[in-house]
Amino acid sequence: MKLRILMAVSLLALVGTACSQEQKTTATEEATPAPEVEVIVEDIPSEITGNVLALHVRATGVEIAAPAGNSSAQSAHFVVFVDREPVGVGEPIPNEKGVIESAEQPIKVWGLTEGKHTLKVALADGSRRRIHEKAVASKTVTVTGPWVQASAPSEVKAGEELMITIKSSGFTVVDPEASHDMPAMGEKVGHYHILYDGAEPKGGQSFTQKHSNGKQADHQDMARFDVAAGEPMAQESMEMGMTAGRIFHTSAGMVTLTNIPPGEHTIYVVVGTLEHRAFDPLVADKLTVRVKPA
Ligand SMILES: [Cu+2]
Repeated sequence: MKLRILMAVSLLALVGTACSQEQKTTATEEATPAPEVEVIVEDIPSEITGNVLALHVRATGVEIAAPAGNSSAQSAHFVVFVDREPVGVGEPIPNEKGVIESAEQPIKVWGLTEGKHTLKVALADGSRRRIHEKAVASKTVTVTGPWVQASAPSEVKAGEELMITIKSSGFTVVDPEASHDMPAMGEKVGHYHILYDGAEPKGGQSFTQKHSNGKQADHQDMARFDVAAGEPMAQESMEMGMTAGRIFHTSAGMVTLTNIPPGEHTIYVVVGTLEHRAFDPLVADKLTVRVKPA
């Protein structure tokens, strides 16, 4: 009998301890407010040469994940608004130039023109709508160039041509064919390299494609254009098979790509020297194009 009472007492004591611990935990949770969601952009140089900026961004109070279609505010990804105000909270993120969505680090800002730029970093949810109104960080940078900027429609139908317009400044654009007879001129002259579904370019990288026997590829592998010096650049058409990793060398300010298969495609436009080496620091722009089935 005595033992039973003792056991009952100790059980009660145990229950009592468990209860008080539970209460304590609840009290602590109530006392701590929900973590504040904040976006922090690491310091960047006030001035950059070339025209590609790498932003190192982190967030507190929210998990960073690639957009997966859900609208939970528990996870988010970054949205960089270049020289424009962020859209309002709840509004969809526009698929436009000057708007970069990323869950990866660093976030590359491509195709900046010469001059001062303001970058505002906000958060969006998995359904690609802006969330957390107060979580915005802003930085400014001055681009000294050289620079290149490419523009193209963000969406075309399969079978339609994709016209890319290229503008640049800070170097002389020279035809890749003509450049064979020219002395080395470093980064004072160059031409455009169009990277179709290739890897992200790096400053100083070579765009010379080599054959499997180790010999350097000749210009049959390069797009040919006849653009007379001083003439405005005419639209050129490239009737070539679009295979991933293909590189086109051109001095044309307007380039038409044809026969792009349906799906999402990444096109980099990179300025390189006469020797087909990317300017370093990088002078490049990035395009994302969606080709819808016809
Ligand atoms: Cu080249």
